[in-house]
Amino acid sequence: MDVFLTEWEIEAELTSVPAGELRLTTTNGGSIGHDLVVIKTDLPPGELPAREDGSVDEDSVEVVGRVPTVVPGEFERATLSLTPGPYALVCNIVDVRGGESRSHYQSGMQTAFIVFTGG
Ligand SMILES: [Cu+2]
Repeated sequence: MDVFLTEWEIEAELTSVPAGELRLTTTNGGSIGHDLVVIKTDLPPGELPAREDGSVDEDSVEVVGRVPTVVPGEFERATLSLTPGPYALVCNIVDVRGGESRSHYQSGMQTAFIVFTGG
């Protein structure tokens, strides 16, 4: 499944996939680095537990896997084994510049994703 990452959006090719192995390819169409964290959760993707810096508290959610940070104009890949249920896809990078921090998650880089029971 292709996932397109930009400031400040995650655009997944599909909103649902069958359970099992999923090969993820993230392409960075933005101008700064982005990653992709796959979280199994019943919560809406915008309401995950957050840390003080605005990033998702990965210790308080079920992180199933991730695609490493991809630099602008490049792509990264990861293959995950997914069980049925609702998921959130988030970019969990926080940029710190000149004392100001910006959470990509809080800026909108999150989307819902469903894994359904395969045939
Ligand atoms: Cu990002």
